[in-house]
Amino acid sequence: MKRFVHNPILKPVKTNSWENRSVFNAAAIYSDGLVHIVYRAQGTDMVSRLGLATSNDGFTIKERFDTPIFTPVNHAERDGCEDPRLTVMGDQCIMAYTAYRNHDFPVIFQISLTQINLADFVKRNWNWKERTLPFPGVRNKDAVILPGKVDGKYVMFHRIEPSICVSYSEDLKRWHDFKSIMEPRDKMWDSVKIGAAGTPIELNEGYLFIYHGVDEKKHYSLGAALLDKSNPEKVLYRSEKPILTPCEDYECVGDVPNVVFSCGNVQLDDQVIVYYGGADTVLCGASYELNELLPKK
Ligand code: BMA
Repeated sequence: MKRFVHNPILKPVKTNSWENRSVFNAAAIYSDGLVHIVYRAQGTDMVSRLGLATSNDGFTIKERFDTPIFTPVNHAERDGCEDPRLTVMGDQCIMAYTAYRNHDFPVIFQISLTQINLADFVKRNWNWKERTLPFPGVRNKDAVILPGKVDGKYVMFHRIEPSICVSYSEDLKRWHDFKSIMEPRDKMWDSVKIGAAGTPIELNEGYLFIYHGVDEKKHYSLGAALLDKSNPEKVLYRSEKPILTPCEDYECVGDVPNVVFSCGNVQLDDQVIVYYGGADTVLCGASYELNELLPKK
């Protein structure tokens, strides 16, 4: 694992009120020769909106937009659209995110889905389609759609505390066959709760699934798992040790200390680039050789 030498790659912009406090957890896709990085931003009002930055090589930011590309529009997300995860399937780009509302007790965070034509996304025509709530009112987060169907069905991973769950759908609206597939492990770096990081990457060996785990000290780390391609409920491998754990200042000091939290990764040749939030304040990156992440045969 190599952290980018120029971390953090995005910091809050003091002159933009929507992103002057923190910019962190980002989704990422590769399309039309560019890495598109959709990041969560918070400004003075503490509401999360999504911003966009791009990179040619995955490492260096080429362009960053001054206005958000996705903002709350309905009651369920009135206090923020958080932690986006993007999946390209055919000509569509599906986004899962956390809809947050803190005006009720208990506070409600739930998963929400929307999509956009990939061509519109690339042209910056922000024609996001209907926003749906797969499990209305259920406290749930860390949702991501698998980039391939299984038995003709969409597969979604999501997190009902403390475990990673799976659900299936024919139409991205009604979800069924919900079950837990990965649980926290006692006395380990992922002992308290776990959730998806970025969109799983399809390889010959299976789906590479990077996920986050929280330990007793509330430290957030990242680990890797390998899922069976024809039955992604089957975990073929799960790393004993984290692949990234907070230790740099920009990961240990900030809005929420000791956090590395990822919602996005891209594969560029034999490398996986993982974008992650440092201490819920800045956006960072780390790169891995694919064969370093896979179990040794
Ligand atoms: C999780 C999410 C993330 C955040 C992390 C650490 O529950 O809310 O957005 O980065 O906690 O605070």
